[in-house]
Amino acid sequence: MKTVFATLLLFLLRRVSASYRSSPEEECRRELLELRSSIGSLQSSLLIGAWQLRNLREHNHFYRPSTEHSSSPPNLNKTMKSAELKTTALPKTSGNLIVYDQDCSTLYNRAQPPSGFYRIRPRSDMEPFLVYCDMTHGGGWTVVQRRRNGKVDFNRDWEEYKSGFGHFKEKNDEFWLGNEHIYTLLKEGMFSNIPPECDVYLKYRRRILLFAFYYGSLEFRLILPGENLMRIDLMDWNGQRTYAFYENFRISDEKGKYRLQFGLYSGKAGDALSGGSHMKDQWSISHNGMPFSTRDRDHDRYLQGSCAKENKGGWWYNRCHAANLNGKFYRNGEYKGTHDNGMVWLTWRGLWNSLRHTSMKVRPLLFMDSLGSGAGPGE
Ligand SMILES: [Ca+2]
Repeated sequence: MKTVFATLLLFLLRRVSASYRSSPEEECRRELLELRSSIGSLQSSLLIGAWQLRNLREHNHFYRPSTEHSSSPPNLNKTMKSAELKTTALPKTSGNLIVYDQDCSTLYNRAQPPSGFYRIRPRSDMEPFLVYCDMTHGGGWTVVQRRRNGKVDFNRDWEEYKSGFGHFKEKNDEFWLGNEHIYTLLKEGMFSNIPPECDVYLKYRRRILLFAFYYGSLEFRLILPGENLMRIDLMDWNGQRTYAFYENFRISDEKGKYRLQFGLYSGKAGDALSGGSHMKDQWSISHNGMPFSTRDRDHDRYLQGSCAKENKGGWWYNRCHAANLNGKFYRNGEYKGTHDNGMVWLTWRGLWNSLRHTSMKVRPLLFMDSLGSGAGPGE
């Protein structure tokens, strides 16, 4: 009898406890709350880590202004000068990794200098080269293409597109950074903004970082170390501006004909690189997956002719294009002709309205500017 009573009691207790077990929704909500709180603390730790590292780099390794007190704000002109002196004084094989920055984002982290031309070295075993660092729109952008005034001819051969051309001196100089440089820059993976020395980063690297200040707002998404963000800025002849973002912009090496690949689009200019919104057109004009073509190397899908010859530039032509930013510079927006060879972006001003300014610039996807204020899309 006692056994029966005990069994009954146990059964009743189980039923009661089962009724108090939280529902899946509640569990989910609780987990979400926990996740949010851990992301919050992770975020703070990361900010602190980045700040500590920057401080360490500026005051312990690189800048040692003898007269300045370490807690006083760094004098930019002075520190930049001392950085220059130190850079040129050191032999190239010194092994000092802080001699040159890997890209403009590391330069921005280190010194926050104004926009301008700086030397970078994406890989320690290669010669440094000059790039334009755009420190607007949150800073840290390495510019790979720039059109401003039509002074530089972009109708060039494979070798020139490979090594780069244009002027690298004045504020409004036009250039193509060069496919080899672009390949190296993007291949190395851009995650310099997340300091590898940072404990928090090491701790969470295996799990993949789960948060980011993403286009100016805090959104949750997966970001793999090394991912980059390409920003394309456009301005027409009325001074109207727009922009497009592409995640994970990559090109293959020369053997692979500098084939283009990119991920998600966002922005206001429309996704011309993917060929616009019509499925039918995308097949023939999307640039994703296309090899690079120049007037002397035809790798496009236009069998009857050469897109590069017709469109006056080197580009990832398909059959032929929905974006032609290396095309011909027309002085007044709208133009007529046999071929739509202007500097065009189909999804914004169409194929017969050539743009006045263009630039293509890249930085790590996970980038904290000004200690985490977040880079908004700008105007
Ligand atoms: Ca062809």
